[in-house]
Amino acid sequence: MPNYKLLYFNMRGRAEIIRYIFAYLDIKYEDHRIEQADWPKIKPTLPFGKIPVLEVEGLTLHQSLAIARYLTKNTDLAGKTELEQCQVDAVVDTLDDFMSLFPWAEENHDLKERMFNDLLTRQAPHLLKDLDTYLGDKEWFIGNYVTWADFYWDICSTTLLVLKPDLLGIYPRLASLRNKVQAIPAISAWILKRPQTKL
Ligand code: VC3
Repeated sequence: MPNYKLLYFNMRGRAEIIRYIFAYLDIKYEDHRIEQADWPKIKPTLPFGKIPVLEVEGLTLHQSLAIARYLTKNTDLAGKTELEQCQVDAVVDTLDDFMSLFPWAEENHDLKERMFNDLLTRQAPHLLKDLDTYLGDKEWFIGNYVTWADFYWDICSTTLLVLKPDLLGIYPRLASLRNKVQAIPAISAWILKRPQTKL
């Protein structure tokens, strides 16, 4: 097994999907978390000035979803057939598109609050309605087995629930999918063990 070093802030954020996959696949890695104060020094050393990156075999891999796809390749987490793999990627991209609308680093706090409020109260309900319809009465988003799309739903919804605790009030099936992901022994162990951070 290669030596893996993950570099990110001390947050779940965009690195948590990689940490879930490592946990589920029982792969050892270094979960290196940098201080905000050290970021300006590190940023210029990175290929695209962004984190997370995964250092492996002398390479610095970037883009969390590309890294997740690399780590899940040839495992059922990626989807068992090419068609299911496409559906997994599409649910992941749908969730990521929405999470990427948030102005996480906005310095104008008034503007930031207004944009977050709009996304959470006006835009989120459309996404949730579509996700609930897509899930239907199935056990998992795709196929009848867990994929990293289910992991990403747990991760994204955890952050959305921090920002809006009543988010899933009328969506018990989406809430129940979160519980199923969190009940997977390797994921449950990681959630207990991980540093507790707001985001
Ligand atoms: N943050 N998750 C994100 N998925 C933060 C984007 O700064 O707390 C995300 C796509 C940033 C949290 C990005 C989540």
